[in-house]
Amino acid sequence: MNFTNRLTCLRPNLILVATLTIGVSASAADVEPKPLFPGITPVSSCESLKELSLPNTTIESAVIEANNGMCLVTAIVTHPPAGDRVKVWIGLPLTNWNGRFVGNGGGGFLGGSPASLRAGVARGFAAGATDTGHEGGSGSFALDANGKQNWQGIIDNGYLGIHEMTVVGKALAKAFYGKAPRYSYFVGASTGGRQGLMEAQRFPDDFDGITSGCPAINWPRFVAASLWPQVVMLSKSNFVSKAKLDAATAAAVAACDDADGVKDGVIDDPFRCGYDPKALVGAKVGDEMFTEGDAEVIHKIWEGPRRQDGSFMWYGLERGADLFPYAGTGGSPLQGKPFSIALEYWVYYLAQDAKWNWSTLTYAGFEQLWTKSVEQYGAVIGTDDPDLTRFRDRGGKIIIYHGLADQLIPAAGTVDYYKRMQQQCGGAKATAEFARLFLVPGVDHGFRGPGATPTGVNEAMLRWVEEGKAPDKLIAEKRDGSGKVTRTRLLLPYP
Ligand SMILES: [Ca+2]
Repeated sequence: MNFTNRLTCLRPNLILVATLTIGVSASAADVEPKPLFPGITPVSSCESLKELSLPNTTIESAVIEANNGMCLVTAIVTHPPAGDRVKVWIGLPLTNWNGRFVGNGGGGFLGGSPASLRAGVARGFAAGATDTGHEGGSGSFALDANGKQNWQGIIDNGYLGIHEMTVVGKALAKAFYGKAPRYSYFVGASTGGRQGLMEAQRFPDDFDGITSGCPAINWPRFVAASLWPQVVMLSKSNFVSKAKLDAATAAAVAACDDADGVKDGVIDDPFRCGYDPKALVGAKVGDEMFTEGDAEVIHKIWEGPRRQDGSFMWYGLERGADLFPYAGTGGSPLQGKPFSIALEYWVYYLAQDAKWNWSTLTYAGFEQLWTKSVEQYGAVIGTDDPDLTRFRDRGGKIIIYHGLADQLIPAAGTVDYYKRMQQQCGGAKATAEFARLFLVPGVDHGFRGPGATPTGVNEAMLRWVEEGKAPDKLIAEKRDGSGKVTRTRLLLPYP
């Protein structure tokens, strides 16, 4: 499967969406899960599901999609008296249902998409997705038509929509096949990865296994923090060109590459790479000269946001990650071009003003609204509750995996969360009994890059849940342009 082609045609603000597809994509290690109810056939017609009665739920349609071999049910769930509309799509295989349900996550502000059902249905899963209460991938739903905060919409997107999808999906499967799914899985990356961990935190009975790629957890911290590179450049009146950002990344990789013993363009442990961009001062980058000011900007981006008194706010991007998505610039003279999701979060969630102009931001304003972000939205979309004991105690399993050159979500935030989980859940060994983290060197938010891409994650999850075989390793593969595997490496669970 060629991910590159799929990604290059997408706008940057859709990168988070695209990774979802990668997170759940088929791989060489894919095998058809064995049927849990061999020979089972539907006990009711697809059309008759329209009559199914569920609380606060209207089934809009139930139609056979012959091309995709599924009965596609579209339902609307609401939460009176709010008047919200959470749209849910459930795909039920017409034949060869394998007895399982799979929930699919979204990307960015997008809750999910009906297109994500097909891959699961083709492998025999009943599958679900939801728009989490708003259409499309913009964060504008956070304000209502009067410019006031749309709290129900924020809640639906933060945690409730995925739960509603799961309730509806399991009920429909039971009505269609006469049996409830024996196992349920959630797969997602980025926002999807966050949604999966939110389910484990808030609704521990929903899923047996959750695979969470580069999860967008710590959302109020890291999404607000992703405007930091622009604030730094703005405050210093020094917008740094893409060529200089790339030169600094390349220099960091060159400096730290062989610390792991293998010179392969990959920093295996970027947390130990302390390359100082001052080393580049005076170097020629194209027609430009790398300056002291450029080094200061890049140092601050790698360091991550700090309060004016110097104290820690959040993690910076790892050395080796592409700096341009967050430190984007364009025009002549260079102007800042903030990442779209970061900007929409600041506009609709923090400033709560559709006309807000980010270039008015100072260090003081950044600090103030970042703090507000954590206080106001931590409980609804923070997804950083480390107490997963309820999920663990009912037998749930989690695999988290995160690229160490992720240019959109610093992997350090995921490590931070996992360490807190270890403290809360009885230490490293006890935590590994139900939740494992795999860090993937040299790959970005789409698990691409000079490093190798993990494979077979979802299969590993099925073996863990259904056969009790915990994943002691994952296999990562590097492929060339023709799809041939040129390198494989083992990924071991953190630490
Ligand atoms: Ca290396």
